[in-house]
Amino acid sequence: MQEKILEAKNIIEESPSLAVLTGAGISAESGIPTFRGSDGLWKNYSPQQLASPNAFKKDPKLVWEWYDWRRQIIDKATPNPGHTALARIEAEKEKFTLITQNIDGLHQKAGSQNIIQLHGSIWEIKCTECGTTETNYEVPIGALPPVCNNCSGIMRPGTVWFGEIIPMSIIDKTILSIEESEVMIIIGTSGVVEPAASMGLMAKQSGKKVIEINLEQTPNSSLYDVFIQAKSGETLPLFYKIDEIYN
Ligand code: BV8
Ligand code: ZN
Repeated sequence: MQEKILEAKNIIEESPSLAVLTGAGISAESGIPTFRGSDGLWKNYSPQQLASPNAFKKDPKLVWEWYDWRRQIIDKATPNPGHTALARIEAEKEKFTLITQNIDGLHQKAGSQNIIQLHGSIWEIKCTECGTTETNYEVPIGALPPVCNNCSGIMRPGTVWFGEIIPMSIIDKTILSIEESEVMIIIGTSGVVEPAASMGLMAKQSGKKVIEINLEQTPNSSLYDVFIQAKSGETLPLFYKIDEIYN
């Protein structure tokens, strides 16, 4: 393990431009359940029963109960050393893009700047009738489902569900940031949800070095340059320059 960490550290230190993709695993050490882990969010319901337009149409109250419950957990959560390490590494790099599948906002809280939220934000809600969107931090959110102040239509979580298109502008920005990077680091994602799951492979195919930090092997781990099977909160702090020594 030590030599892999050293290898990753050298690759990261030598590269002026990084693209990072994160998933639920990076927030696990902040107490937020992942989706597919043993204590995962999908334990009692399948994703399609909770995170899809049909699920919402069928039972908006059930979907909102799930999101309201997650908002209450996320509201209490704080960034862990993995989140803060990424913000520090960003400050050391000429070019740094943080692409996250997470909707919890912990990267923003940790001070990361250049963030692409592939799947939206749990703190955004939008009207299913008139499209009004607003940022809403109420926890609990009150009567479920919340209604639009503008037209009394039902509000939905501002996240991207299964079967929903991620706006092309976001996909284009994501692909450009990977193309403009020398190294891609993939952290805390099981690598099953598309289109995020293909990004590591895309980076490899365009000649980038790819480092993966995950608690378990994923479908593409063997294709990457370095796979570190460890907690991101314990590993990422090893990759920024400890400025106490440099001061
Ligand atoms: C789309 C809602 C166009 C938000 C979520 C091919 C191309 C395009 C689409 C598809 C395709 N094939 C299939 C599709 C459809 C679908 C899809 O991918 N299905 C899969 C399941 C097969 N994709 C879509 O519908 C996407 N839309 O591309 O539009 C289109 C549409 C239809 C058909 C064709 C094209 C939209 C995807 C967004 C779905 N929304 N959730 C929310 O409520 O959060 S998905 C959900 O999974 C979350 O958003 C989450 O971000 C995402 C990925 O999960 P992970 O983050 O990876 O979390 P997971 O628990 O799985 O893994 C955590 C990992 O961390 C584990 O490996 C664990 O070991 C590790 N870990 C744990 N602790 C730690 C750790 N690692 C390090 N340290 C630790 N401490
Ligand atoms: Zn409305």
